[in-house]
Order: sequence, then structure tokens, then C-alpha cells
Amino acid sequence: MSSTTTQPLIAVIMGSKSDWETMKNASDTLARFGVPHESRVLSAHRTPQAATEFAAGASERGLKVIIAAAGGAAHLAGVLAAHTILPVLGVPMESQMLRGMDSLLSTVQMPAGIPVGTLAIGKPGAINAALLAVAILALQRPDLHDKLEAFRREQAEKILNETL
Ligand code: RP5
Repeated sequence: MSSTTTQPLIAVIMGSKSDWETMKNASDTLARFGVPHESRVLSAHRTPQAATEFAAGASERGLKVIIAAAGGAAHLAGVLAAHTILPVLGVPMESQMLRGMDSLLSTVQMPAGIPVGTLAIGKPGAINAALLAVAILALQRPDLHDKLEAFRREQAEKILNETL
């Protein structure tokens, strides 16, 4: 597990270390906004008990949002969501065999009652999950609200200044 020194507010959970190359983009985005977070591997299939225990204790530990990434038969986000009322953001990993369509459908198609906010497959989803997590925190954090507005301004300026 990697963690910042202060109390983490966001957890970036992934089903395998092989997901880290993609999910590092979520961690880097959170770091850019100065949001304390932790990143760790937990699997719905390979470490089911540890995954459910993590989710069940997440709120008590002070976490506010969980980002959950998995590939293939991707049950991780749904399983974590089943054990906490914290918002869970799912990021489907790009799988080798089906290019992430399997991950996308198994993450997004939650039955009514246990929501998972599902982002895009792969790197865009990892970055957007982090931005959405920051936006959730920003509802009660004016400093993060301002940082998100500055981020949007910078992004727009960069595009408007493109030369071809
Ligand atoms: C999922 O299986 C993981 O989230 C990963 O995307 C996929 C493959 O895992 P490895 O076989 O690379 O560990 O559980």
C-alpha cells in the first residue's frame, strides 16, 4: 500500500498490481490537487475477505470516496460498494482479450440498490475518477472548488493556444 503521510480521504483500490500503470494516473491526479490518498491492491476474487473488510471499515477510517479499478470479470467496485455507503467510482481496466468491454459491462451494470459510478475504460477513466472524487470533496471544500475551476481554466487555455 502506498499512502500520503496525512489521513487519506480517497482510496484508490485495484484488483491487481498489473492495473497500477493505469491507476497511477488517478493517484497522480489526486496528488496534483493535494488530496491525501492511499493506493493498494485488493481483489474481489483473490482476496475477497480482505476486500470486504476494507470496504466495511473505510468510512470509520475517514475515507470519503473509493475509486475501484478492475479488469475482466470486474466485480471489485460492486463488491466494495456492497459493503459501504461511501461513493464508489469504478474504473474498467483495458483487458487483453476483450479490450475492456468485459470490464466495462461488469462494472457498470450494477443492479438497482448498490450504485457504482462508472468511468471510461483505462487511463481517461482513471483521471476522471480522480477528478470526480475531488469534485465530491469540493462540495464541502472551497479550496478544492477553486483548484478545480483553475484546472478547467488552464485546460481550456491550453487548447485555445494550440497551434497546428
Ligand atoms: C483483475 O484481473 C485485475 O483487476 C486485472 O485487471 C485483471 C488481470 O489481473 P492479473 O492477472 O494481471 O493479476 O482482477
